[in-house]
Amino acid sequence: MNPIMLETSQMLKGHPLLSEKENYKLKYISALEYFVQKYSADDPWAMQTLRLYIKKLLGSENNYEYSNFSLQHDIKSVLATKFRPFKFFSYRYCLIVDCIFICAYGDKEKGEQIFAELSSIYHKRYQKKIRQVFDSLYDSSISTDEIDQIQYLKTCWKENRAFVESKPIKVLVTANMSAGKSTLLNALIGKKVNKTQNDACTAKIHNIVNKPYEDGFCYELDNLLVLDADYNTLMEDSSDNHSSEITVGTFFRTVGRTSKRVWFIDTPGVNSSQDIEHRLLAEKTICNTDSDLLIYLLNGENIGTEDDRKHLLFILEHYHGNILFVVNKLDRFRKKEDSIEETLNAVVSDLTDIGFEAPNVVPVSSYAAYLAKMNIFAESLNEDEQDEYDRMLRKLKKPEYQLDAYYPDTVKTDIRIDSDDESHQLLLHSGLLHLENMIYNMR
Ligand SMILES: Nc1nc2c(ncn2[C@@H]2O[C@H](COP(=O)(O)OP(=O)(O)O)[C@@H](O)[C@H]2O)c(=O)[nH]1
Ligand SMILES: [Mg+2]
Repeated sequence: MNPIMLETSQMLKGHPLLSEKENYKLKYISALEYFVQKYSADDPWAMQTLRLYIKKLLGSENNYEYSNFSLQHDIKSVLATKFRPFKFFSYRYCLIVDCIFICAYGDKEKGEQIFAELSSIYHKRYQKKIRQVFDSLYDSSISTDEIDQIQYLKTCWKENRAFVESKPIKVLVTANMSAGKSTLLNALIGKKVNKTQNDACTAKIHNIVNKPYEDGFCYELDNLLVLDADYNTLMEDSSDNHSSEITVGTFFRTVGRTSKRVWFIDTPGVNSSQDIEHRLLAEKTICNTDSDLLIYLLNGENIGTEDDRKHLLFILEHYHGNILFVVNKLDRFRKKEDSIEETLNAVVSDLTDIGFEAPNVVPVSSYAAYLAKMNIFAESLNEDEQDEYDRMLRKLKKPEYQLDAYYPDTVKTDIRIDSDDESHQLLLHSGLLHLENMIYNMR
């Protein structure tokens, strides 16, 4: 499988076939399956994407059964011109776009084989145009604007191509257990993709990669490829995965910014008492990474531990790129006893003593950010979460807890929140928007 597929959004949300009659959809999908079986039967992306098409276009997989599709006999009705009020309509160009998307995305050689077989069925008068459509799939300078039926698909196509043509921003995240790493990642992604409060997980690197636009599907490659992973699939690691990696591809829900190609590389907590394997894997990843940024997450409730000191010394010795130190859980501060500003200054001076030169230290409340995003994106909160949300709202209204204020002025410049709504304000004061700004502006 081509790994960029995990960063590629599906084209099903506005697919022109959605409004077609069941009978026609069945034939169209059979035509797709003919090509998948012939050219991509060993490619999990193709097989699973075909299943998504079936589910999304037909409502359920039960309504469909593939039986020997004959290209010569059965394709005619798929390619036929249909009569619509005031116009003629056909899906003949959709079919080539879908076939290439599923079977030969980014692989022109294979695409040419599919094209040769498919186009041989088309009437002479469509030959020139189908070639133009095909070429446009591999060469973005070729326009197909005049072909109405594929406009939606081509818009998706262009967004997908442009996305993976940009260089990814790779962000490695490391922390000791319970610093809130999973919560922070869920907040950044705007979805619950990581288990929180969980120490018995397998020693795995979780790569979480963005997609150009929301297609409603969460991909997970964990031994098997699943393209519509539900909550339970995401939370359970497969025991059949003998590699040290799991990759999740999903659209990151952010507020007020355009999507960018970002990879989060989530390493296991380093001080797991159960399992030294976690630390070794995290350390190995830190030594070998070519990331653009390393986020070291510190637990603001528990700063200056020996575990942190050890891990910091390891990083000082073995990692030589950009580091951002993020102090989490600052919503937990008690005003009488601590000051956020003094704490942040103390962290800077501790890190300097350890040997980091002019360390960048910023605050966040990952949990407040997560709850705010859940609210903004209309996800329901359970009772405990609702209580926490209310508590966070009250707390982060107070000026000294408004964590965005502690960020450098250069980061603040282009942050805009168009809404006075309370969850938008909570998100702002959680510091997450500023943190996102630092990450997304790496490139
Ligand atoms: N109050 C508060 N609790 C947090 C915050 N971030 C994480 N937590 C809690 O800290 C615990 C550990 O978080 P988790 O994300 O699982 O930590 P990890 O072990 O680093 O992945 C969970 O109970 C979280 O709800 C935060 O910013 N504020
Ligand atoms: Mg975790």
